[in-house]
Amino acid sequence: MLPTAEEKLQLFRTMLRIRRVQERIESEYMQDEMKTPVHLYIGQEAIAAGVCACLRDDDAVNSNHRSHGHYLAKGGDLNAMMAELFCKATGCSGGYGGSMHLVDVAHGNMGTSAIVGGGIPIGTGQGLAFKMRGLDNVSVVFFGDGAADEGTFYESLNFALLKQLPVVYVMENNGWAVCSPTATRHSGDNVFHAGAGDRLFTAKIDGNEPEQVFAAMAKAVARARAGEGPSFIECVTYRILGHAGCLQQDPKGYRDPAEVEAWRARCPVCAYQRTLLAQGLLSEAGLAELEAELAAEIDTAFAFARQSPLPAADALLKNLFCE
Ligand SMILES: Cc1ncc(C[n+]2csc(CCOP(=O)(O)OP(=O)(O)O)c2C)c(N)n1
Repeated sequence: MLPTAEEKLQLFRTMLRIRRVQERIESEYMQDEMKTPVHLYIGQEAIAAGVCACLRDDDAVNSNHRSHGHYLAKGGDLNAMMAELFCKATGCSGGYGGSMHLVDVAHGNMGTSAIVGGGIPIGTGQGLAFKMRGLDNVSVVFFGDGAADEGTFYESLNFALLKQLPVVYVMENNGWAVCSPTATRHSGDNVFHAGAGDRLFTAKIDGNEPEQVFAAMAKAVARARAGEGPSFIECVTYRILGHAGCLQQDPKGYRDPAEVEAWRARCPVCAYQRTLLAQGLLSEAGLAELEAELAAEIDTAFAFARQSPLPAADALLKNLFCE
């Protein structure tokens, strides 16, 4: 299924918004006001945008440490996200979590896990809950190629297949897990085992192409809503910046600069911008307006985060469970 003209513009808007937010975080990170590690999503925007464009507010997303794009694409509030990165009481997790714990249940951002592979069984359980309640909601799990090395991935897929759960597993294969390239960790070029291929809808797509992501996701979501079981979508992409923190903090030498440059040249945001301009769906004036609107929104969110109070000292013991 291809996106309509309106959906294409929305895809682009979501991608550009994620990119501009990431860039601002990157440029301000060295000021050390954001007391949280950050895992930036630059280069992977088409995946969050394409996937979440096919979801409703009451569908669930479980995500990982690289979650800013997922949270924003699923409707998360930017002010609350930035306040969370500044660890303020107005943050989406009350300032307790930081960048790796973005939660916004009203829009289906059910949580993120810094435990690699940790969100996969949680999202699978969410799918089980939807099915047991007789709902047509879908549970989506975003994870990286590194998480696909974990046993939780195979256990969850097996269980989801067994119970025919409405779960879509979205693997963002960005080629690297910290400093280890995929080729040194995976025995084949597709992590998914052919054995379950006949029972699972699988797609291996170009994760830098938002319309490919949208099309694969639309199919997977339709299957899940119709009770036809889980799907696995492998989105091939690239992490342009370092694993964590800002560019200056990325250790040198583990990646070939030519590899990074080749992927920079395939920037999904720039490419989609060119496509929409060429198709006449976007005008230079419309683009300038959008850029101005996003810059103002981001200024507001950073100001909100800076001006917000830190959590009160007595909040330290709130939410603690002890018997
Ligand atoms: C269970 C566990 N093992 C190791 C780590 C340390 N760690 C944090 S992120 C990461 C790599 C994750 O790679 P991937 O899932 O491909 O996601 P990416 O960072 O590439 O987006 C590792 C090994 C962790 N947080 N949890």
